[in-house]
Amino acid sequence: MSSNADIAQKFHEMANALELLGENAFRVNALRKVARAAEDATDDLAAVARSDPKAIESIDGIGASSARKIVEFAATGHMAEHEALLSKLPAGLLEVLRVPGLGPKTVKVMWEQGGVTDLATLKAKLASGELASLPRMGAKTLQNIAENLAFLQTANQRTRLGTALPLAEAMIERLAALPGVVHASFAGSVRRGRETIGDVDLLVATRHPEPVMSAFVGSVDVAQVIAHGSTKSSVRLQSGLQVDLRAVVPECWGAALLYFTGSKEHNVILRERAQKQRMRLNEYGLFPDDGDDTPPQERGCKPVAAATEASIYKSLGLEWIPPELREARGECDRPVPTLIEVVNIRRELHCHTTASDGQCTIEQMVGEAKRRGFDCIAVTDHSRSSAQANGLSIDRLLEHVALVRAVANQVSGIHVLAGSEVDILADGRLDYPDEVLAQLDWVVASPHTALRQDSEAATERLLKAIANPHVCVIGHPSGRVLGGRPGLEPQWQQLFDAAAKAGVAMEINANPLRLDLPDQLVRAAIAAGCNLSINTDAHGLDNFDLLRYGVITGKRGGLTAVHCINSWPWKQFDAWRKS
Ligand code: DGT
Ligand code: CA
Ligand code: CA
Ligand code: ZN
Repeated sequence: MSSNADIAQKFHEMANALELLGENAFRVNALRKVARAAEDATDDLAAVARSDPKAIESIDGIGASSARKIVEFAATGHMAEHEALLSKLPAGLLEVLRVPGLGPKTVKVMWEQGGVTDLATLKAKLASGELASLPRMGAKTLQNIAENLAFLQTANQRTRLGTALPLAEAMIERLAALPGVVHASFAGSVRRGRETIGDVDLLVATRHPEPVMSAFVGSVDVAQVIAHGSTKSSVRLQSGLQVDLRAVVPECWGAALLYFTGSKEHNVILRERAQKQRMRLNEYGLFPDDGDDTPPQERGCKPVAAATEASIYKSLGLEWIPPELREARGECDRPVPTLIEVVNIRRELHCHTTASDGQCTIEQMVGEAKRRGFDCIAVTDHSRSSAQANGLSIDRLLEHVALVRAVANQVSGIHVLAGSEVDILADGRLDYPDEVLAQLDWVVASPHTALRQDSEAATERLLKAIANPHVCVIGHPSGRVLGGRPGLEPQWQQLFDAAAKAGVAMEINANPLRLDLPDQLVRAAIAAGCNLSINTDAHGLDNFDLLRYGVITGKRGGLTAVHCINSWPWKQFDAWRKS
C-alpha cells in the first residue's frame, strides 16, 4: 500500500468512527475531504511530510490539524487520534461498514440497539431474526443485508485476476532468470484465468532446487515465509496474497504442470480416464498400471508420457486442452474449439474521452487504437443521466459527434465510429430518445444504476434495451463489480434468446474489476446464438492493455473468433452494424 492509500484509509476510518460515535457531521466531512485529497494526491504524502511539513497544509482540502496528523504519521507510523477513536469502538465494528449497502447510520443503530459488534455477530443476529425489531429493518432490507454479507465474505478472500496475473508473470520472469532453471510457469487458477485467485501457484523445472527456493523466499516483496523446503515453499506477500512454489525435475515438467494447473475436478476426470485405459496419472507422469500400490516413480517405472502436457493428453486419447477450459465442464467430451486470442481482436468498440469521464482526447484514443493495429474504434462517451461520469446532454452529444466525425475525416487507416454508451434507465428506457440515437454510428447500452432491482425488473429492463433497434451491444450487462457488488441477476436465457434474435451483441467488459459477462454466461450466450463483443471500456491509453482479461474470460466461456464481432473482417462487421 502506498502511504497515500494508508493515510486515506486512516482518515476514512476516523470519519467512520466519528459517525458511529454520533459526533458532528462537520468534522466527519472534513476528515473525508482529507481522505479524498490523500487518494487524489500524486506525490507521496509521507515523503512530502518528512521533507517539508509545511507543504502538506497547503494542499487543497487539508487543514492545519489534519496536516499535523499526516506529519505525525510520516514520522512515527502512528496517528494518536486515530488510535484513540478506534479504541472507543468494538474492534470489529468498522468491518461491518464494508458490507455493501450498510452505512454508518444503520450500523450505529445495529450496534447500540441490536448488539452488533462485528461481522460474526451481524451474521448470527441476522440468522436468529433479532434485528427485525430495530427501526426500518423490514424483511426485505434484512434479506439484502444477509445476501451482501455472504457476498462480501466470499468475495474478499480472493484476489482479482488483474492483480494476480501481472504479479505471477513478474515472479516467473525472475525465477526463469535464475541459474539452472529449465522451465518456469505459473499454474493453478491464475493459469486457468479464473476471475479471482485464491493463491498463486508457481512451478519451476530444475535439477538444483535449493538455491531457487532460497531466492524465492528471500524476494523483496515477501512479508512472511510460511514454508521453506527443498522442493516446496510458500510465502505471503506484503499485499496478503499467498504464493506457492514447487520445483520438479525437467523430465516431469508436463505432468507437474498439468497436475498443479488443475482444476482439481479436471484432474479427477483425467485420472479416471487413465484408469480406464489401465494407466495411472500423477504429478510425476502417466504410467502403466501394473497393479502394484507403490507409486510407480518410486519403483523406477518408465512413464508412458511426462515431459509435456500435450504428450500426456495424447496418450489419454485427447487433444491438448487449453488451461482456460480445464474446469470439468465437459471439455474432455467434445472437440477442443479454436479459442479466441488477443491477436484476433481487430477493434475497440467501447471507450471514453475527456468529453465524459475519460482521461484522453478523441485524437489520443484514435491514435492509440491505430498504434495497436486496430481497424476501428468506437467513441462511446457517457449519456446524460450519468452525472457522476460527466454524461453528455443532447446538445453536448451532438457537438461531440461532430468532433468525432471531424477526427474521423482527418485520420486515415482506421474507421472511427461516433457513438454513445447510453444508460439503460431502471425501467428499460434509454437515456436518449430514438431520434437522437438514430444519428449515431454505434450504440452501447449499459446499466449503471438501480443494480439491486429484482430479477423480474432486471429482465424486463434489459429486454427493452435489446428491443431498441438502435442498440448494437449491451455493455457490461450485469453491472457487477468483482468484490464490490453482485449486479443484476436477470433471466439470462431469456435475454440471450432475445439478443440472438434481435442481432444485439453481448459485451465481455475486459476490465478486471468487471469481467462482465462472466465466463459461464459467455458460454450460455454462445449456446443461445448470441455474438459477443470484447471491449476494454478504455478511459485512458493504458486501459487498452486490459484486453487480455476479456479474452481470457471469453476463452473460459468457449468463445471463438467466429462469435466475436471484434474479430470479424471489417466488411462483415460493417455489414452487421448497418443491418
Ligand atoms: P485457487 O487457488 O483457489 O484460486 O484455485 P487453484 O485451482 O489454484 O487451487 P489450489 O491453489 O488449491 O491448487 C492448485 C492446483 O493443484 C489445483 O488446481 C489442482 C492441483 N491439486 C492437485 N491435487 C490437489 C488436491 O488434493 N488439493 C488441492 N487443493 N489441489 C490439488
Ligand atoms: Ca491457487
Ligand atoms: Ca496453492
Ligand atoms: Zn459503463
